[in-house]
Amino acid sequence: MIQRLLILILSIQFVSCTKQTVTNGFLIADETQATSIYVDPNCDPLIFWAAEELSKDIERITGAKPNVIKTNTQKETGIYIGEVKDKLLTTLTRSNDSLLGKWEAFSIQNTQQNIVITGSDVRGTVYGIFELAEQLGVSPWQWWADVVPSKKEKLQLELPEKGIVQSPSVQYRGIFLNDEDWGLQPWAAKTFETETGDIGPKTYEKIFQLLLRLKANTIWPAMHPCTQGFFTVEGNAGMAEKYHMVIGTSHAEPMMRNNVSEWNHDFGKYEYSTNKKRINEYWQSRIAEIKEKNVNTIMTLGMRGIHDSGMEGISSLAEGMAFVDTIMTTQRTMLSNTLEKPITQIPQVFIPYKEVLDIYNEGLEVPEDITLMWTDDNYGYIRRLSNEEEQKRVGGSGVYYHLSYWGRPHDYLWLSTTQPGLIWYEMSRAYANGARKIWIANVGDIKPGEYGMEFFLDLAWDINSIEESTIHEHLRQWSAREFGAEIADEIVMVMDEYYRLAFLRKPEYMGWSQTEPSTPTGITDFSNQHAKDRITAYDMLYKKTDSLQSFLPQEKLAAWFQLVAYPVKGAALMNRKFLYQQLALTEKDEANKAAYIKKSEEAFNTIEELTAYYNKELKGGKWNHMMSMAPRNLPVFDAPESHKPNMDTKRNFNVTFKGEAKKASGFKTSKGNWKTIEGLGYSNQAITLFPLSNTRFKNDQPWVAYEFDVEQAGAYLFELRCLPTHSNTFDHEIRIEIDGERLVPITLNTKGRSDQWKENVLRNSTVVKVPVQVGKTGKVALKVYVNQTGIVLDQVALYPADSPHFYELAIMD
Ligand code: REL
Repeated sequence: MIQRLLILILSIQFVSCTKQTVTNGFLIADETQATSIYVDPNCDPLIFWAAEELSKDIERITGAKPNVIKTNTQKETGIYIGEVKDKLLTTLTRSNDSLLGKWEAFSIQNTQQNIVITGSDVRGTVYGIFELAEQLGVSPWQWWADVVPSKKEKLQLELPEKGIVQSPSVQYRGIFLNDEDWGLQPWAAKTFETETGDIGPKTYEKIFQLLLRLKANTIWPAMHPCTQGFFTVEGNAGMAEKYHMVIGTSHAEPMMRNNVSEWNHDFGKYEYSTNKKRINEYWQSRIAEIKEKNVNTIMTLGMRGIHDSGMEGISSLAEGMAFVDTIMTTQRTMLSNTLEKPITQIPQVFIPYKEVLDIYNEGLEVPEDITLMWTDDNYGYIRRLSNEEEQKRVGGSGVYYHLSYWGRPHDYLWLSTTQPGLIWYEMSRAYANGARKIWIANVGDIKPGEYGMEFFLDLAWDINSIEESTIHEHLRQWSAREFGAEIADEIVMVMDEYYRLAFLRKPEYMGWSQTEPSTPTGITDFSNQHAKDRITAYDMLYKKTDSLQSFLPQEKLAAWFQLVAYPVKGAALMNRKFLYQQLALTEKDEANKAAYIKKSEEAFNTIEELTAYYNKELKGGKWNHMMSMAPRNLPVFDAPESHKPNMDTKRNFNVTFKGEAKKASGFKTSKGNWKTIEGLGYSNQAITLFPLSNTRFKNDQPWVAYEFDVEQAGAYLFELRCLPTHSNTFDHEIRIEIDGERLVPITLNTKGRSDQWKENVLRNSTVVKVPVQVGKTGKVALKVYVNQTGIVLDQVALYPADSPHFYELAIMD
C-alpha cells in the first residue's frame, strides 16, 4: 500500500526546576486565633489598605481575622510589613539593604519568630503582601471571577530557607482596556456604577486592585466612543493616584488625550499641518491638568488620526516622518516645561503601530530616551523588535500585544483563546531582544480573558517564572489555586485542548470572514469528515467540563463558570452551530438533515442560555451586561436560520495532520539549540531555536533533519507548517535539502496587509509546499535549514504529489 502520509510531531524532554529547602511552617491562623499584622504608623495608605486586604484574605480561609496594628516598634510575633526605609522595619533583625533604591522589589522572610515583608518602595511592598496572599492560596481573581479560597482549619506558611525575594523583569506592566462596548462599559454603566453611568472611579478602583494583585502597575484606560475619556470622569485620576497606578494611553491617544471623546469639532480639524496651534493648546491643557492632579504617567508621543487611523493631512511617508519629528520635538518641550523636569526624567513611549511602523522604518529618528514600544500585528505575532543598535538606547523598548482585537481582517472579541504557548514565545523573544521597559496587553473587557491576562503579567513580572517546558505547569498551578489540586491536571487537559482547537480556528472566525469578506480564510478543502471530527473533539471537552464540575463544591461553581465552563462550552457550541449547519447543507437524507439543523439551533439556544445565566443569574446578577454573545453584532453570532447558505464545501478550514499512517523515523538537529514549546501550534509542540535573541546565520545554518520511509519512488510534496512569526521585517528564510541536494531558499515573509498575511494569521500557520522527486524506495533524508532564529516549525509531512485524498487522512487530533 502506498504510504500517503508521513508525519512527525516534534518533541523534546521536559526539564524540571529544582526547589529550595523549606523552613518550618509559620502558623498564621487557625479557626480561633490569628497572628497580628504590623505596619508602620507612617506607612503609605496603600500599604495599610493591602495589609487589611491580607487580613480579610486570611479570615476567608480560616474564619479568624488578624488585627492590623500600626506600630513603629517590634511587638509580639506576627507579620511585619513595610518599606525598607520604615522605622518599624529597621528594628527587625535581618537587614534588607539589598532592596534599597530598587524599583518595586520585595522580600518575604521568616526572621526569628516573625514573617517580615519588606518592599523597596510602596508598590514593591504591596506586591510582597499579595505574593504572600497568593502563597496562602488566595486568587487575584477573587473579586473579578468570584474565586473562593479553599478553607483551612490551620493556616501555616512555609517559606523557602532563603525566603522569597523578587523584583520585576519588566518595568511597566499592564493592560489596555479596549473594545469595552459590549462588556465593561455597559456593565459599569448599568450594573456596577450606575451613579456614574460609565467606567468611573468605582470600576477603576476594582481594576487597580486586581492589577496590584497581579503585580502590574500600568493601565491604558478604556477609550472607545461609548466611554467618556478617563480624565473627563470625575474621580478617575484621583483613584489612579490612590492606587499608585501609572497611566498611559494607546497609540491613538498621544499626550493623554482621548480624541474620540475630547476633540471637539469646533476646534477645527485634527490635522497638524493646518491646525497646529489649537492642537498644541489641546495637549498643553492636559499636561497642565496632569501636573495639577499629580498623575503618574508614561506618555505616548507622536500623532495618528482621531481614533485608530493614520495621521490626517499627510500624503507621503516622508511628509509623515517630518511631521512626527516636529510634533515630538514640540511635545517634549511642552512636557519638560510644564512638568518642570528634564525631559529625560519623564517616561515617554513612541508606538510604531500599523502605518507608524512604516514611518519609523523610513528613517524617523526617535530621541534615545524615548522607549520604542513595538507592537504585534494584532494577531499575536510581533512585527519588529529592537536591533543591536536600538538595544543600546537609553529609553529601551517594550511591546504592545493583543489578547483581544477589533478590526480587519477579523475581530476576536468574544472569547479569549490565544495559546499561552504563543504568548510565552512572543513575549520571551521580545524580552530576549531587549523589550524590558513596558509590556501592555490589550485585554478587551478583561472577562473572559482572565487566564491569558494573568499569564502575560506573570511573565512580565518574572520572565524566568515560566519556561518553554513549564507552560502547562503554570496552567496546572493556576487550576489548582482556583479549583483544587485534585482536578488540576484534568483542567489543564481541557484548557490546553480548548486553546489548541481555537488555534486551528477561533470561535469568532467560524462564520468565515465577515469583517473583510474578500479575505481568503484557510488552507485546505473542508470535508464533512473534518466537521464531524471537530464536533467530536469539542463534544469531549464539553462532557469533560461537566464531569469535572461535578467534583466541585458549591462555592467554587461561580468561578468555574466564568473561568472554564463559559469559554469552553461557548467555543464548543459555536462550532456545533456552524458545523451542524454545514453538514445539513450537504446532507441528502431529509431526516438526517432535519436532525443536523436541530442540533445547530440547539447550540445557538444554549449559547443564549449560558450568556443569560452569566448576566442575569450568576452571583445574583453581579455580572449583568458583562458578557455579550455578539460583540459588534457580526453575523457569526446570529441564530443559524439567518446565516446565508453560502458555506459551500470549498470553504476553508484548518486541519491537523495525524500520525495515522507511519511516523517519520526520527528527527535530529544540528548547531543551535532546538527546543519544544509546550502548548504551541497545531501540534501543541512547535519547535524553535534557542536562545531567542535575534541571530542570523550566513553559513553553517542550523537545521532539523527528518527521515521518511517511502514505499514507492516518484513525485512527492514536502509540506512544512510554520507559525506566521515573520510578518514584514524579519526576512525569514528556509531551505530544504533532500538526500543531500539543496533546493532554492524559500522566503517566509509576508509584507504589509497582503492576502497571504491575512490568511496566515487567521489560520495561525504559514504553509510551505515543496515538490520533491524521490528516486528510490526506502529512507529519504530531508533537512530544513533556517537563516535565523525566530522561525517556529510546527508540523511536517511528506506525501505523494498526486494524492487526491490526502486530507481525508488528516483529522483533528
Ligand atoms: O487594537 C488596537 O490597538 C486598536 O485597533 C484600537 O485602538 C481601536 O480602538 C480598535 O479597537 C478599534 O476601534
